[in-house]
Amino acid sequence: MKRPTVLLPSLLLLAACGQPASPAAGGAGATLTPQATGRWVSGTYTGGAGARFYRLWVPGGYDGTGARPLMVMLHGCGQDGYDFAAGTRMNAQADARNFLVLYPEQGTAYNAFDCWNWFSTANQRRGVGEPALIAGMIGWVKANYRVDAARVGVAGLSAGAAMASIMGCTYPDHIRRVAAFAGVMYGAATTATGATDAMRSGSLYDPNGRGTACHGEMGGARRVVPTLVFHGTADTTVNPRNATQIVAQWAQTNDLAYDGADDGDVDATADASATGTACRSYTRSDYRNSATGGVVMQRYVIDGLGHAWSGGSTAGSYSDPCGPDATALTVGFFGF
Ligand SMILES: [Ca+2]
Ligand SMILES: [Ca+2]
Repeated sequence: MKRPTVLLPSLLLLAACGQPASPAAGGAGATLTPQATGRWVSGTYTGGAGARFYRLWVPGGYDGTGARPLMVMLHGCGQDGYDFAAGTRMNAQADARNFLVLYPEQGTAYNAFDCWNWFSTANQRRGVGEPALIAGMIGWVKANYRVDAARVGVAGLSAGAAMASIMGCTYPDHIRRVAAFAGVMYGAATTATGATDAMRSGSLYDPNGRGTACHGEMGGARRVVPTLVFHGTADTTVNPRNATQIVAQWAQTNDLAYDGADDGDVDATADASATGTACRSYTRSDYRNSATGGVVMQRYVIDGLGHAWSGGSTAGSYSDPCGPDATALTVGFFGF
């Protein structure tokens, strides 16, 4: 069945596509995580920038005695938190490693296709719009659960990946790691038409300029934000060229954020590459800070993967079981 694009819709086929058979976790026949030990907490968060529904996965091992990492998962168009959890199996990782998972939900009241409105300049700045709302939601979790503030990361798919980079640029004080799957760089578009163009051909904006703009948006909260990038070579919804732009944008941002100087200690030339096979063949590239040696960006190019989460579950939409396990790799990259 043809599904709408996750980044920005071109079709109207979103109704109930890929919904799990049962949203209940841990119950008989639950499709999310058969061995789930955690529980869902859900509700509506309301802050200065508006209100959105959220779902929070509290792992079975959480008892409030120690601060735990927080994974923020931003779904693509036509998805919701349950669907995204099912397709990524992130909650199973959360139960195994004892971290919280927050799934902010967009909702059709704010975008007819449930897409985060990443292509609007009103949502590319700190303190306003959807970034402020998501940041407020993270703050709510921090206020109500014991969260290790140094281990908060945001991962997104497609439109959620676009928003993940925006969160890294606008709230690096909250967000310490970014993972972008089948997405676009910060500020890849400033209009809906531009979004379609970026998806089809790559952004017309210069990634270096966008990297500088991202760093500017960080303001006094500036810091290096390690970023993981995934893209399939057979993604016909979001041109894989966008992944190259994401790496280049974050290279420039992190070059500036590291020492304030645009001197190339972080750049978009891979320092090491390796190939492997995990159902699909892939190439992994590491981008290191030449001053510290630390990996600042890591990129996976996955052969033959379409517009989907790699190594996921068909219990959710836009997920391909074949390919390296993007969920486990994200958890590892984030250090959870
Ligand atoms: Ca530098
Ligand atoms: Ca530079």
